[in-house]
Amino acid sequence: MTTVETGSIVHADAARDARALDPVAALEEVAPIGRDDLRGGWSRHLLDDADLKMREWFFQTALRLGLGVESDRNANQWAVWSPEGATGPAVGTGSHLDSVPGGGPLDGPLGVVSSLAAVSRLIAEGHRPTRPIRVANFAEEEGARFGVPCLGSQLLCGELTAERVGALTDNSGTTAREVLSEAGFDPDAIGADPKCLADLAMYVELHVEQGRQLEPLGAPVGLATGILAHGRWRLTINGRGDHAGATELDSRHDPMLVAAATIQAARARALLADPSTKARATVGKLQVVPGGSNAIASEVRLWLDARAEHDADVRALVDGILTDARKAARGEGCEIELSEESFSTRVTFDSGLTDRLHEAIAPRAGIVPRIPTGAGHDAGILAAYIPTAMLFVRNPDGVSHSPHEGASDDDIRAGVDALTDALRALTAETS
Ligand code: HGY
Ligand code: MN
Ligand code: MN
Repeated sequence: MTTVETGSIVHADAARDARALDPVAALEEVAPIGRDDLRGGWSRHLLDDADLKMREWFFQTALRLGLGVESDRNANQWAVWSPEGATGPAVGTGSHLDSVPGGGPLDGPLGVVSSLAAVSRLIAEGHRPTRPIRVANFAEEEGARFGVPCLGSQLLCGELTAERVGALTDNSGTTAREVLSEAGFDPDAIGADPKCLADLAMYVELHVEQGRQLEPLGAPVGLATGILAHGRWRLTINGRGDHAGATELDSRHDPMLVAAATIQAARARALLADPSTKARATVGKLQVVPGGSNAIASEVRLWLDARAEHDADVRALVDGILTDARKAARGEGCEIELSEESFSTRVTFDSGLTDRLHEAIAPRAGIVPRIPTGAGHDAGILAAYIPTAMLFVRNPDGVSHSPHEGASDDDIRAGVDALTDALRALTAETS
């Protein structure tokens, strides 16, 4: 596995491949990495074997295309095109290569592959950029290993500290500090990276659509307006472990009942909210201790994901669910400990940059609808610091965070056309 010293850029040798990268072929190249035979789909989590292989693919592909490549100290990778005449802060693009457990092939990789493909097209056509282009592979966007989403971009922007992140643990109890050290990063050096941020003038992320808004409009690509406010909460519900056959019903303290009530409350409270708030709440992860089929659980850990239009709507939704959970806990004689793992405030993407993208893309793409999204992205973190916009590629079924996520080859190529047109226009200007 190639090691990259953080902060030191590695340059391609003269034998680079002058052909543009085909995004469909590149996705096929990475498809065998991180296949999850148990869950289906792909599991690639921060600095595990699959993620290290994806990072190696990014590194080698960038070099093959003639780009420089470096890792920053927050475990984000950057492929850099900075030919003569390109000055000042870069146009940033890219996405992430990690996945949810048992996720689809495109959430993350499509954006990285499309960015590399678009840059390689600009190189092949002889474009002379006025600014460098930096392609990101952001670390642990899904937060699947350590619970906190957009870990790499949040660290870069100074929204998380080394102390907090270092102490996070994965499902096996290994700390992020240990995982970062093992991979060659200095866990004390992670955190705000103003120089890396100052290297970016703006950021454009391409992503597979999550939801089904483009299909009925007949549009292969769309532009994002904003992201719902969202967050994750962990509830640890403590009861009393006991025998499933020998314990009378009236002397049980069963945390599974409290978990079940909380799951029901998540749906019921979201349905009770004003529909205009687009409230949604989900429990997708549970850990049951000890997890025996003939034992009343002693503890259940439950993760609640809640989203809505505005920050206050999410807070109100979570307050309601917690009220119901605490009531159920009192009734069952259980205790609840609550921890807020993350909160991402509502995002509105930069309308000026979005308009510039529309102008650059529409002549080839045709109708380019502007659509909101309920999914979080590194672009949403960066949006608080630099002008940021997003492009979506049509997802015919709308399914994501599932092995059934997809986009047609034609739409994948239309996405690269659009991103190429956008990057060409953004690097042809001096402002
Ligand atoms: O969870 C999310 O919204 C995202 O896909 N990371
Ligand atoms: Mn995702
Ligand atoms: Mn994603």
